Amino acid sequence: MSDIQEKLPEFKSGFVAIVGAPNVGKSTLLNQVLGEKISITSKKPQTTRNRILGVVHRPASQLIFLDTPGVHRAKRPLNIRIVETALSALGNVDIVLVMIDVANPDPESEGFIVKKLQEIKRPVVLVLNKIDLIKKPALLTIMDNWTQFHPFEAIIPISAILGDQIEELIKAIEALLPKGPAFFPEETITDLPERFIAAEMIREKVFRLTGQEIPYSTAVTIDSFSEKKKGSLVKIDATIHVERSSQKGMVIGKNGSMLKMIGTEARKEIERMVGTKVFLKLFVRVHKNWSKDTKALRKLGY
Ligand SMILES: Nc1nc2c(ncn2[C@@H]2O[C@H](COP(=O)(O)OP(=O)(O)OP(=O)(O)O)[C@@H](O)[C@H]2O)c(=O)[nH]1
Ligand SMILES: [Mg+2]
Repeated sequence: MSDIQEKLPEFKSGFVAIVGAPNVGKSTLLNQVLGEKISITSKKPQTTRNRILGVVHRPASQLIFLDTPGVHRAKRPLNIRIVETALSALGNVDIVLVMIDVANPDPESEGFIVKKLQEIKRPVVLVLNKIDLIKKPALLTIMDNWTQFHPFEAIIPISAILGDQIEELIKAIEALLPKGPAFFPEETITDLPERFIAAEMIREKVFRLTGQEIPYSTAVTIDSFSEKKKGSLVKIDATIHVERSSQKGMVIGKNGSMLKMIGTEARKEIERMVGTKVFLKLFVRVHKNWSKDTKALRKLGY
């Protein structure tokens, strides 16, 4: 136990799941509370596919956030899998944050989530995100409507992207956390290996730079990731898996231009994370219909 905890018998800690429909800003919130980017984000829905853990260290508490994939009506095996991942996070947490996008209601997914909340019986905080996009009277109407759906412990309007009202949200969570010791050491902000985050950063660039169905047909694996040695660069080989050869062509682009752009953008982000120069080599491979094949899903990390 660290010094600070011995001095503070009131130390609190616990797990906090962030759930919501796709694209509401869950991953943006995680990065904002951490002050560091570990979870990828994009304008397109269904960006996050795994449970992303981030630890916030406060003087008298430790908040362990779980960012989750967006809950939606799923048909493809990949989507069924990622919705399961989101919902399974709910069972093992102390507090649930349900996030909605006030500028873009999604009644179907929201209705489904509210129904789930009644089953899991955990304290729930409603987080109304993207308040920068609407006017105050509209926000008040939304708040009013939501109070009837569930006995929320608190309702906090925020702007995850601007960082507005984040301290209020953290305080509301702290008030609900159980007493307990820190689960992670001070310097730890995630349990995810760097190679996983690197693969995610590459996938983010595919989400942001390619169109049509490409992002939804893409998975990224790291083939090799050289050890960090002082003064040397990190060498990474990664494969972008797509489902059809026509998609391979689009990811590579004219004279390799798309792949080059994906590589350059991803490399910059990975360099920021590892703190040294990175040499990133990307391969594109057709893995026929992987998103519909449960065995392939497991192999690709889902
Ligand atoms: N205007 C505005 N945009 C936001 C805010 N928070 C997030 N966004 C944007 O909303 C989009 C989706 O954000 P994400 O954080 O990827 O959303 P998500 O809920 O994690 O999405 P999935 O992983 O697909 O479920 C991105 O373009 C963000 O920049 C906000 O407070 N205001
Ligand atoms: Mg996300």
